[in-house]
Amino acid sequence: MNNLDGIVNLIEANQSFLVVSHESPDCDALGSTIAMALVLRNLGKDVIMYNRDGVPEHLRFLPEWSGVDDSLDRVADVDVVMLLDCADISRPGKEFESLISEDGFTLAFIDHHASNTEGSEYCIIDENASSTGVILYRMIKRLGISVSPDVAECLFSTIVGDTGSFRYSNTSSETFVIAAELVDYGADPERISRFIYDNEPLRKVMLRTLAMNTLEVSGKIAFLHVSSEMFEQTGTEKEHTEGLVSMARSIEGIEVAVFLRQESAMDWKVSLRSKQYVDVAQIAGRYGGGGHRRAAGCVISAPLDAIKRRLRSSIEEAM
Ligand SMILES: [Mn+2]
Repeated sequence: MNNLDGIVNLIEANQSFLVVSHESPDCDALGSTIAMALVLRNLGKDVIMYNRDGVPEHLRFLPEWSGVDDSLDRVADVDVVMLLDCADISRPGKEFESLISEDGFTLAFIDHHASNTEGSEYCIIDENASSTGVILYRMIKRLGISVSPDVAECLFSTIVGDTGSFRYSNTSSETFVIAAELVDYGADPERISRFIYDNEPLRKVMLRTLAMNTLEVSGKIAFLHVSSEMFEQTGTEKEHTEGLVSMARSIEGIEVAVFLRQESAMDWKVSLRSKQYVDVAQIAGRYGGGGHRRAAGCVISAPLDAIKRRLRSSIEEAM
């Protein structure tokens, strides 16, 4: 469903907005959230930005990041709720889900997940968009407003994040065209890359060392995990596991990388990445998760070895 004009009309006709994205936010989630909020404020609207997990340390280079709330306490009367980079209403977390179940909020979705099947009248879902930020950029153009340097910085970051710096299969000529325009509007690629790639806390690097010691290669599949104990040992949190799954995928001959992060005694958050041909969204879907063809995730409750065995057979079947 693609209703750019519908969303533009919705924005023009309403005054107060809640802008949210998925938990464990990445560059696209928060870059989109902040860019959307800045655009709406520029149009004279009242906006609350929300993310259940707040802004992780490594994303605190985004303009206006400190304006993102990690609670919904300030939300009273909101006309429109905008869900960005979310395939469904559960992605922003339980607190959000219970809030919107109470009231008759108008929901709008802007997203690029193929698994998004939201039937809301106000949806722009384009699985070919490199990032949700790219769709926002098209929306800003349709609104006919100018792109501020802060908005450009946020949107450029969404592209760098979701395409792995223009390396993944979701990189198209449009990606480069929009990126170039964003640089003209004031985005600074060197600054953004420095914060994304050359700014790692030492404890994150120590966690990576422990995680790399868990590497298991089985044919074209690579497994890595981080246990609760490793988090304790290094004083790290789940945000510090970002990038680990890509390291597993980067190994020569690997088609699918699996990263498992312990959430509680039995719950493991599974991140799946494929290199060329395996549709990992479909595999994640079998376990109640979802995502993109080359990047997807799910949560599985079982002992670690059992999860690995099950995933290995699901992936081999998909190959
Ligand atoms: Mn995204």
